[in-house]
Amino acid sequence: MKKLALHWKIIIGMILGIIFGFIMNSMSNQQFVTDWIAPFGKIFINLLKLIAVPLILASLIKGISDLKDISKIKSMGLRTIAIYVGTTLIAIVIGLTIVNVVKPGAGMPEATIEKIKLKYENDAGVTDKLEKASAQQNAGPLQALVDIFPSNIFKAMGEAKMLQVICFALFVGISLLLIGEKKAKPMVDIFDSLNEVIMKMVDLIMLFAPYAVFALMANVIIAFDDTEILLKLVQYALCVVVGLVLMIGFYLLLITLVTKKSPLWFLKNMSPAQLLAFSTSSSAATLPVTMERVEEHIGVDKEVSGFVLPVGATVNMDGTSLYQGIAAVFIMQVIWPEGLTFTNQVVIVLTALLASIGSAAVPSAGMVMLVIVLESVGFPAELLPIGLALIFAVDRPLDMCRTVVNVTGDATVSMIVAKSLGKLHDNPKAKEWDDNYET
Ligand code: DAS
Repeated sequence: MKKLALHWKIIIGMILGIIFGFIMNSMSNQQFVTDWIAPFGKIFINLLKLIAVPLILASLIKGISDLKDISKIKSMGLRTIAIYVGTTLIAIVIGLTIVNVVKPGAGMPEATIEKIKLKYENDAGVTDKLEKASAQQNAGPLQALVDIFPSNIFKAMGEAKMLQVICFALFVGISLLLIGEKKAKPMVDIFDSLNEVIMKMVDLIMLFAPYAVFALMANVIIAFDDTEILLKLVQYALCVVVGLVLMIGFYLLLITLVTKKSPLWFLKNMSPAQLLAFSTSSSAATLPVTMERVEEHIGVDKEVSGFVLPVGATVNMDGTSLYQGIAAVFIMQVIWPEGLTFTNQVVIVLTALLASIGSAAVPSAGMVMLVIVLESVGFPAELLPIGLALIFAVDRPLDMCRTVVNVTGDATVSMIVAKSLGKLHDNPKAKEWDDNYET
C-alpha cells in the first residue's frame, strides 16, 4: 500500500467505501455510518476548506506581484474570462443537444410522476433549494456585481466568499505592484512563504485522503434508498453523464491541440484532484489540491494558476451548466412540454451560463441555480417543487460527476492560458512531490 501512487490509494478508498456503504444498507445499519464513519469525511472537507481561502489570498497576491507588469494582468484576465465563457457555452450546447435528441422526459408515466411527487416534493432538500433560489431572485439585477466587493475582508474570509476574497487579493496584488519592488518585498515574501506553507499543508491533509474518501463514499451510498425511482431516472442521468464525458473529451482535445501535451499524462496527473472533486462534490474544497496538481505536476506557473484556478472554481462551472441545460429541458419534457420552444432553449443557454457563474462551488449549488434557469423561461412557479423533486433522487451522484468536470475545466483553461503566456513549464518537481506523499 505504501508504494502505491496517491490516486490508486484514493480509488481503493472509494471502492471500499462504496462496498461498505452497500453492506451497511443491506444490514439496515445506516446510522452507524452516519454516527461513526461520515464525520471523518466531514473533517477532511473542513480541513481542505480551511486552507482554501488563505491559499487563494497567498497565491493570488504572490502571483499578481510576480507579474511585475500591470498590463499582463489585463491580458491574462481577458484570456481567462474569454476561454471560460467559451467552454461554458460549448458545455450548455452539448447538454441541450443530447437532451433534445434523447428526450429522456418524454412519456414518463403519470404514476411515476405521482410517486416522485409524493416522495420528494416536500423533502427538505427540495424546499431548501427553492428558498435559496428565491433569496437570489429577490436581489436586484446588479446585486451579483455588488456582492463581489467586500466591505470586510475578515467577514468575507470567514464566510468563504470566494469572489470577495479574489477581489481583495487582486486589489492588494495590484497595489503591491504599484508601490515598487523594494517597498513591496517584505509583504511579498510573507505571502510567498504562506503559499509554500499552505502547499505543504495540502500534502499533509492528502495523507488522509484515502481514508476520508472511504467515509465520504460510504455516506453517499447509504443515502440511496429508492432504487425503483432511481431506475426511472436512469435515462436522464445517462444524458448528463454522457454529456460530461463528452466535455472531458473536449478538454483533452484542447490540451492536445493547444499545449501539445499527452491527454493521458494530463488525466494521470489531475486524477487525485478529480477523485476528490467526485468524493466531495465541492470545487471549493478541492481547490487546494487542484492548485497543487496544476502547479507541481502539470507545470503551470504560479502567476497563472494563482489567478485562473480560484476564479475558475468560482465562476467556471462547465459541468454544472451542461447539467442545468439537460435538467431544465428534462423537467419541461415531463411536466411543461408546451414551454419547449426554440426561443426558450436559447434563453436557457444564456441563463445557464449566468447561473453557472453565480453557482457557489459547494455541493448541490447547481440545483439551486437551476430554479433561476427554469424561471427565466416562464416555468410555472407552482410546478417548481415537482420539477426539482423529479431530479432530486439522482442529484447527488450527478453533482459528484459535474464537479469533476468543473475542476477539470479549470485545470484545462489554466494550461491553455499558461501556454499562451509562455508560462507552461516542463516540471521537474513532480518526482519530489510524489516523494513527499510517500513519506
Ligand atoms: N458541486 C458544485 C461544485 O462544487 C457543482 C454543482 O453543484 O453543480 O462545483
